[in-house]
Amino acid sequence: MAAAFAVPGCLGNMRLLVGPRCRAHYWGSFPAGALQWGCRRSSAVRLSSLPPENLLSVSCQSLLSRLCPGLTVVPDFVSPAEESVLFGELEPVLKRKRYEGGHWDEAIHGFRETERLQWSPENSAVLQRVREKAFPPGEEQLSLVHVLDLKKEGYIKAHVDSVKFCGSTIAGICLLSSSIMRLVSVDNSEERADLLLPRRCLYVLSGKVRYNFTHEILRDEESFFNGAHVQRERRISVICRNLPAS
Ligand SMILES: O=C(O)CCC(=O)C(=O)O
Repeated sequence: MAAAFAVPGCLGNMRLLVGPRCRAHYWGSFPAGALQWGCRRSSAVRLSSLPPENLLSVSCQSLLSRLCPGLTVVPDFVSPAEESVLFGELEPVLKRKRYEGGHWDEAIHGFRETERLQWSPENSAVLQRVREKAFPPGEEQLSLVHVLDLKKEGYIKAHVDSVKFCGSTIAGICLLSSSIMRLVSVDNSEERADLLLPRRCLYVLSGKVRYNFTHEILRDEESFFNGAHVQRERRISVICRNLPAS
């Protein structure tokens, strides 16, 4: 299994949209090594050639220490065979639903979702690995696993998950497609980080990253990492969360 890297990060199920996304906010350029927002499409990112620390691109270097240690990405957390078994269990359930245009709070577009309690033994083993990696032993977790299916055109707007329904950590496996998760400080929209989530990775957002940064999944047209287009396909995320502290 690939090694995890810990960096800066966010989370959850019930969503609180912090503010409307404004494309204009994302245009401009940043110092070398940082993100180039809104740049033109160039060659696709070759994910296999990227070391894990290259999965994060920040608008200012000081963000790195603020995001750490709340952000973890484990590339290749699930194997292609495991991805296929997860998909095999989820697809019949998802297929019965229609993609919806907007969520009740309009945070998500082009999605269908389900929550699942019972899993096949193989998939339960994968989820157990997620739980062991993301949560300290004994931490109270939501037993329902959230499954979110974004169609190719689908995307998730910037939001912070409701503290009423979700605890300090979100752990998600990304299936079928790579994507860009953007994290933006709730106090200063100039502080932004783009996280490249390779297909089959696990990401974990916890603590300050979950509370102090919005998170979003970019649509295909905006899905650039350091100037290279990261093609967004249909994407399924399988997300475990802990309970809010009572
Ligand atoms: O699909 C993902 O990985 C993130 C989902 C998300 O932002 C949410 O459910 O609040």
